[in-house]
Amino acid sequence: MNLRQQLKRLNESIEYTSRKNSSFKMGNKQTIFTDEQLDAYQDCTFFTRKEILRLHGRYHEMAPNVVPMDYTKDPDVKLPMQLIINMPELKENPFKERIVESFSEDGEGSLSFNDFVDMFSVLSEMAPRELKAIYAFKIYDFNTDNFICKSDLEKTLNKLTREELTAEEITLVCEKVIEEADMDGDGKLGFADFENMISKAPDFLSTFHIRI
Ligand SMILES: [Ca+2]
Ligand SMILES: [Ca+2]
Repeated sequence: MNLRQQLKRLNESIEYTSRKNSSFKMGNKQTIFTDEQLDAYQDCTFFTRKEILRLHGRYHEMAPNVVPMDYTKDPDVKLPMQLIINMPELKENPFKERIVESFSEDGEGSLSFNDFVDMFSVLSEMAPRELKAIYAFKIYDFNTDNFICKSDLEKTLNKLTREELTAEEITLVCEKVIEEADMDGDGKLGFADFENMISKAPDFLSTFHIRI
């Protein structure tokens, strides 16, 4: 099951009130999305139709000459990472580049509107912890080998503590964290170990709540 399917399944298991908004009418005459598109976004994200329209507005305002108002024909538009990481919601986040990279379907950091919506959906307060953990693991796995090893953890801690700890302190903390969380004893953290770690240290998920 890929992440998008997982997201959909988790979403289906959550009772949400946005159904009530299904008769929502757009305030202006400009058609941005079809009803079917809005339904699909509502089903696959943690956003209501109204929030999707607002997100489109935010995406559009970053590059008004590139992003059309009319999305009914699903235009092939991507915005570069540099624009996205300068949004006030992300600007101060120490993992902003890694977050954007992780949601970039082309892997180069550019985000289509769909990538953009997926990203803020996972970061939203509505997204379950389990889903955030999947992405947090991906984001902390700097060398993308599906494990969090000591060097990944050192980079993560440096960013989380905004480089306030000395190199020795970081090394000590990393060793301790791995020692405590590494349940299968292979010296690095697989996803199950990682879940074990964040259950003891919720700070590891703190940079993954963003309200837009
Ligand atoms: Ca790794
Ligand atoms: Ca392990």
